[in-house]
Amino acid sequence: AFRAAIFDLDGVLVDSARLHFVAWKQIADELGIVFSEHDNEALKGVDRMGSLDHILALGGLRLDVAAREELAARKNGYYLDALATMTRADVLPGALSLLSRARTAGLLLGIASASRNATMVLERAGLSGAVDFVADAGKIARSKPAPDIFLACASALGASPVDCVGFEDAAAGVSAIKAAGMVAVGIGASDILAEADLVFETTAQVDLDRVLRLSS
Ligand code: B16
Ligand code: MG
Repeated sequence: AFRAAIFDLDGVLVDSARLHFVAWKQIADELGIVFSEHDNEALKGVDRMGSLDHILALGGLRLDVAAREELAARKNGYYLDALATMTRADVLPGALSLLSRARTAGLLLGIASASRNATMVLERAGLSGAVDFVADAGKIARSKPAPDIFLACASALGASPVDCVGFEDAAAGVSAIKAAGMVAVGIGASDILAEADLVFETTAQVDLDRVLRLSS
């Protein structure tokens, strides 16, 4: 049986993509770069600097490290302002019940989010008490699709990777779970998340019994 379930945050448990979009849109406007909600799709699961580089590339802008760091910090300021408006209503449908069913099934619960603000997002969403461990993205050297953050979570929970199941909405996240040697559950479109062992369209549709049967 599985010992632990490790969850991505944005797109799996909480709808924070909307707030990231508003903050990046403000930066793009300030730079005179056209940036749409459609463009924002490519940033899901991508870390902060990687997201900025993507937007700069859209505008054909080349900036040095210091200028990029200033923009990333400015975006985070806007994001933190927006985060103040987040409430339990931003928890994705089915997320709370998935966490409580997993806990009832005896699993330890971890969070492996690329967001350096994960702890605050969980607090705003009222989910802090629902999980056992939150990985600190700021202490992880290689971001997804590298397995590092999922491995750090498993190790903190005292679970061997083969005894873990990971949940992700981003293709790079599913790759990270598989690279960690874990069972991967994708949340979203099965063509995009083809590497996952099992895919559900939404968090609300996750059939935990089917997931638990994938344990080796
Ligand atoms: P921050 P996840 C990711 O969260 C978001 O999907 C992505 O859009 C964001 O850029 C990234 O976190 C970093 O966030 O700027 O707060 O460190 O899907 O990995 O939970
Ligand atoms: Mg995600």
